[in-house]
Parts: sequence; structure tokens; C-alpha cells
Amino acid sequence: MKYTKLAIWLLLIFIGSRSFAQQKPNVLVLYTDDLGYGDLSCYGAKAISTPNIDWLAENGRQFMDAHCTASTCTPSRFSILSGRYAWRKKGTNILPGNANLIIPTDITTLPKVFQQAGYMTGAVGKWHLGLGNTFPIDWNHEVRPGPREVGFDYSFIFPATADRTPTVFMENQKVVGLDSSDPIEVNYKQQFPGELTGKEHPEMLKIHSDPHQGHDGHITNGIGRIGFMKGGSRATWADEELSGTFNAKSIDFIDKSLAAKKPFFLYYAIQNIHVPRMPATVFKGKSKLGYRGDVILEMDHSVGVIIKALKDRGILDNTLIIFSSDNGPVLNDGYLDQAEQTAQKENYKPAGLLRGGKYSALEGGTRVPFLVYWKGKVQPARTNALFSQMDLMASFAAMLNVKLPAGEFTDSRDHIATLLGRSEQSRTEVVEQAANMTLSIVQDGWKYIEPHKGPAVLGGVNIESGYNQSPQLYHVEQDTGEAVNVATKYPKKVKALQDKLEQIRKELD
Ligand code: NG6
Ligand code: CA
Repeated sequence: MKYTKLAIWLLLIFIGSRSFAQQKPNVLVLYTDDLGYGDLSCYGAKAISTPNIDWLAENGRQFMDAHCTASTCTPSRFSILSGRYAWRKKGTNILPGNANLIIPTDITTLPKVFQQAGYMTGAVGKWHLGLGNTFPIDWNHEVRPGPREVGFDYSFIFPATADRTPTVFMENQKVVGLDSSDPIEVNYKQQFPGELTGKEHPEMLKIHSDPHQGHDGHITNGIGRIGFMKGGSRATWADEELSGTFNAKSIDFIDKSLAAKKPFFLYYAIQNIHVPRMPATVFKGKSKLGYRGDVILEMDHSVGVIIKALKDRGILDNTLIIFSSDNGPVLNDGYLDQAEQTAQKENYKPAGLLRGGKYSALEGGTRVPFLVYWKGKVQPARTNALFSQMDLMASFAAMLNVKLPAGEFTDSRDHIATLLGRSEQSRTEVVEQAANMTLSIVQDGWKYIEPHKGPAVLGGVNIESGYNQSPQLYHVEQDTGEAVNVATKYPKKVKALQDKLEQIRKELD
């Protein structure tokens, strides 16, 4: 009798602990680079097909009005990880590859929320948030602070962008494959004696840099980069291996978490489809859209590889997957890779029906694909709720019962119900940051863009900026393509949005 009671108790404890464990799903954030609102077939692209991502959309929640915080990479990444608008902090715009870490190490971050909830946390892929706190950075030893100090137990990254030096992988903040007799040095001002650059040796390039957009510094793998570099010749990557390497390291990390019997939080910052677009051989020429289309296919394949790995391990059903992008699209971003010509031929619009793209203040800059998949928990549906990536931190904190410190400032708000499809509630507003620091605010279907100097079309990249010295107001709810500026027609609306923007601007003070 005694034993039966004990057995029942043990069984109850076992079931209890299992369901508790099940309450904590693995969380995977797939964060792609420069992917536009019109670059996926599930968002209407015709000239390209992205079956793996479409599968997430068909079986998950598809957001039609979700935003990154900025139309460039560094500030958007700063926000998704720290839960703060980047424009509140100086020095958070597009960083060079030798910049120091910009996320303060003493604040709550998205990965730290997961750590507090007992997760194993990992960052794989593009970083672009700076490293270390010395100048110059010593690349030949562990560089601290970095992903670990931001909250990632494990990291396998490249420091900045694929088009910036140093062109090396770093695992747990140490350069992978570094030969101590060939130490690395990085400089963004001065070329190293004897170093081969794209500017001096265009004949060595397998993909030509746009003469109007730089990218003619250090040559790695036959491609000119921004910045200079010396040494590390065996540690430098071949672009064609980036995707496969990051996929493999993501899966390794997932296996590590399984071995540790902990749920995982993986921030997989897929480097595609940023320039230089140089797909693995099997993807070269696979699309109708040149290398830009080929890397979209490669990126979609990566998503499929990760989904399959989860399935093979029997953990797909208990993994919450988020897919999104760090800013809007660009065709010519510094290399002459036929992206513009092929898009024109196919009448392909990477931002879909939105106006503008990467760098701009228009919707094409920050309204991005955003999908949430969680089997049985998130119902397949489309939503028009206004959502910000910056809210992931507070939302997951709420889901996991992690208390954010009361006295600590944050822009992140709990919208877990909207994220998981239990509510259609929009964020009260989103503020969008353009490359030249123009701020816009979207609220209740209206968008105000503050006056700012700057060219109407950005040279080189050939993207409408949305910069204007007069206030702009768009009724984006009806006029998604921001075609008609109605600022003079609705002065009260303009004033109300200006006031709201000013109020948000002052919040931190
Ligand atoms: C720009 C680069 C562009 C790209 C971008 C960063 C020039 C002319 N252009 O300054 O090629 O690297 O920075 O992109 O240098 S992001 O997605 O990381 O923000
Ligand atoms: Ca980007």
C-alpha cells in the first residue's frame, strides 16, 4: 500500500515535471539580413519560391505589419536583443568591423531573459554589434566583452558583415583556425603594406565592386571588402561555405542543449541575403534573379535544414520558431551582381507593394516578413496587428515568468498574446529609424515622417529615401504604398503624431 502511494506520487511528480518542461518550448529566432517584404513567395513574390519558409507561414502566424526598429542592420539588432530603440544611444548606427560592443553588459537582454528561465542560449551567424572594449581590438586572443557578456552561453559568429573585415569566424569569441604565426590586424583607415586591395587589383575580383560604393579594400576569396586586414590567411572564410557552416554550428548547438537536457534559445542570424551574395555552388544559377535570387534559395534551404534537424531529433513540435529580417531590401548594395538587371527583367519588387527599402524612412525600410510557428499552440492565420521585434524581450519574459527589473528602462512591451495569436491587439505605436536618423511614427493606421534633409533617392543603391524637409503624413492603413502625402490636409493628426514622437523621444531622460 505504502509503495503504491509512493509510486503514484513519483508518477505525479514525473508528469508534473514533464508538463513543466513542455511549458518551456525551445525558441529559435531565424533573423535574416536585408530580406524584403516582397522577397518570399508567402508574401507574394512570383519570380522566386521559398517552400520552407512558406511552410512556416502556412502552419504558423503570418504578420503583415511587423517591424524591425531601423532600416539598417546594427540598430535593428541592437533593439531585438536589448529591447531598446537604438536611436536613444549614440554610436549604434552601421558599425565598422573593428568597433567595440555597443550593447551595455549590465542591462537585461533577450538572451538573458532566457538564461534566467533556465535555457541554454546561443548566437550563430552575423553579429554586427561590435566586440571588445579596446581599440584596436586584439583579434589574436579571446575578445571580451561580446556575445557571452550580452547573454549568449555559446556563440559562433562573424564579427560584422560579410562585406567587412575581418572576414573570419569566431567561436566563443576566439577566431577559428587562427595560426599564431600569422596574427590578424584590422584597420579601417589604412591599408597594410603588401596587402592586396580591390582598388589596386580589380583583375583579381570574381565579383566586381560598384565603383560608386567602395567595397574595394581587402580582398578575401576574390571579393573586395570594406576595411583592411592583415594576416589570418588560413582563418579567412570562403563565402560559399558561410551558409553550410552556420547551419552546422546551429545544429551542433541544438545538440549541446539536448545533451545538457535544457531547453534552448537560439538566435540564428542568417547572413544571407546581404552582400556580397556568393552562394554555395549548388545554388549558383538556380533562380531567375541572379545571385540575389540564388541566396534567397540558399537562405530558404537553411531554414529547411534547421526544421529537418529539429524534426529528426523529435523536438520540432516543442520548438517555437520566429522568422524575420533586420531591414528592408536593396538590389545594388555595392557589388555588380546583376541583381538590378534581373529584377527589372522579371518585374520583381523586393519590397512588394511597399515604397522604399533598406536605409529609407518609408515602409519598405522596416516592415519585414515576420512568422511565428509553434505546433498546436499558434494557430495558422494572418494578422494585421502592428508588431515590433523589440517586444520579443518583454513578451518572452512574460511567457516564461521572468520579471524584468522594475527600475530598469526598456522600450520592450509584453505582446505575447499577439505574438502567439491569442489577441489581435496592436502595439500602441512603432517608431522607425532611417539610415540618416530620420524618425517616423506609425499609430492607428497613420504614419508621420519627420522633416529631414537628404536626397529623395539614395545614390548608388537607387532607393527612395522618404527624406523630405516638410512633414509627411500617410494613411498607411489604406495607402500601404505611401503614395499620397496628406500632411496639409490633416494638420491635427500631424501635430498629434509629432507630440507622441517627442514624448517617446524624451522617455529615457
Ligand atoms: C553600407 C554599405 C553596404 C552595407 C551596409 C550595411 C557602402 C557604400 N555601403 O555602408 O554595402 O554593408 O553598410 O548593411 O559602404 S547592414 O545590413 O549591415 O546594415
Ligand atoms: Ca541588414
